Amino acid sequence: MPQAPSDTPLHSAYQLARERYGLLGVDTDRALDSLAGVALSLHCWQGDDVGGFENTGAALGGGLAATGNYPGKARTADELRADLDQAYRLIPGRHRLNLHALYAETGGRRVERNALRPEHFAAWRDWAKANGHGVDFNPSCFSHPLAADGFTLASADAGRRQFWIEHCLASRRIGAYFGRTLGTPCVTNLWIPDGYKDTPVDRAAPRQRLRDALDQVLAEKFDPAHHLDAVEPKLFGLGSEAYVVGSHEFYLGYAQARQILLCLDAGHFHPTETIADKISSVLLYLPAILLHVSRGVRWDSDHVVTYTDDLQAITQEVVRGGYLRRVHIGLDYFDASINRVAAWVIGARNTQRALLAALLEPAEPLRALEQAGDYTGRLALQEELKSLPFGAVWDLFCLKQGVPVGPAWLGEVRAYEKTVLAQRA
Ligand code: RNT
Ligand code: ZN
Repeated sequence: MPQAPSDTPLHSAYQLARERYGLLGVDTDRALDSLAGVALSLHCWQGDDVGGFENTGAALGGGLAATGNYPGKARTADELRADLDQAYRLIPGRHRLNLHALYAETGGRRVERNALRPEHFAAWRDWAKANGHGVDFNPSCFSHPLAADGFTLASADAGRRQFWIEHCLASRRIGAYFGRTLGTPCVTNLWIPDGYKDTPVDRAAPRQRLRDALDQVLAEKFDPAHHLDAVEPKLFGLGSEAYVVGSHEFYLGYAQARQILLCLDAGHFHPTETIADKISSVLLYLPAILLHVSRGVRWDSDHVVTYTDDLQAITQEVVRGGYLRRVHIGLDYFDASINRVAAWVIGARNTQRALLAALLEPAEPLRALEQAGDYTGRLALQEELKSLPFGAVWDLFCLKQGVPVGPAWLGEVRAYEKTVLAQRA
């Protein structure tokens, strides 16, 4: 990339911001270095509305819903990779890919999910290797005839349960392959839709079955340098409004007992409940966690991540606690009503913006006020911080990382839409 001159208005604005933050003891250069070290895991499924490439004609299942019909969605793995390349070009820093088992490339042959193997992901691996992306992975326990009754690992049918156990185990092996061959641990995250639309009589038996199935899935051990396991709870889903087997308490207990990662999805709790407050608690008992940064609107609607108070509260907790190394940050939303590449870019840039805001907090003065019991001063400073020249620091980050500053990225997405997406009629 061409060397940017260092005397532009953006640089002058940054210098002023740097001095202003300096007065509060905040080192903006250091914040930029820290931010550059944070890799987000970009979710492949935003690119094609959680469709995948099995071509079975199965509708999106498991209570997941991608609404909208914006033209140009990726139809093949090559198209999806091209769209991802375009998104990564507009997101500052180097980032990971979060891949679902649905996105296997089987060369047109039907391969059952319990028979998936690393070779079906070799093209993804080669692409990730060539572009410096770490990869995270997910078994796909939905959009499948054997999940059509709403149950997978917790199914009362032993045959179905076995099928999904095998799929999850196959997925962990694929995750370990990514981690081993890319030299950065893969987080394989397990989410299942299992639950009831209406009030169950027996809430216990499905949970016992799930616990036992998970133990079988996890029986094979992998080097944590290559592979980490996460489990993702949910309060309710479309079609599982009354009862979800894998609830928060279920997986919190399970993750703690087995010392694996818990995945906190911002859309998976009561509408006013935020995951920000959970981070410092669960990290007392777990080695690490995974975040699914999302935005619920009234229900777990998986809207594109915007720069909300909720998002800021999450990144503040991660930064204030010094948890950046123990918190794996993934995005999880799917919006089919807007340009899908733009959706990735908006959510990722917002998450980074919120991380930067947290990294620019004057931690010492804020803590000192709190420890002194000066809650007036704490509130006053917290509010004053909101109008500090944060944007100038963000702009310089984009400039230094060689990505468009401000809304200029949108022009590139529009050009890509015209030359590439619009041709996919
Ligand atoms: C579903 C979970 C899960 C999925 C993806 C596709 O409610 O949030 O993470 O969104 O695995
Ligand atoms: Zn999720």
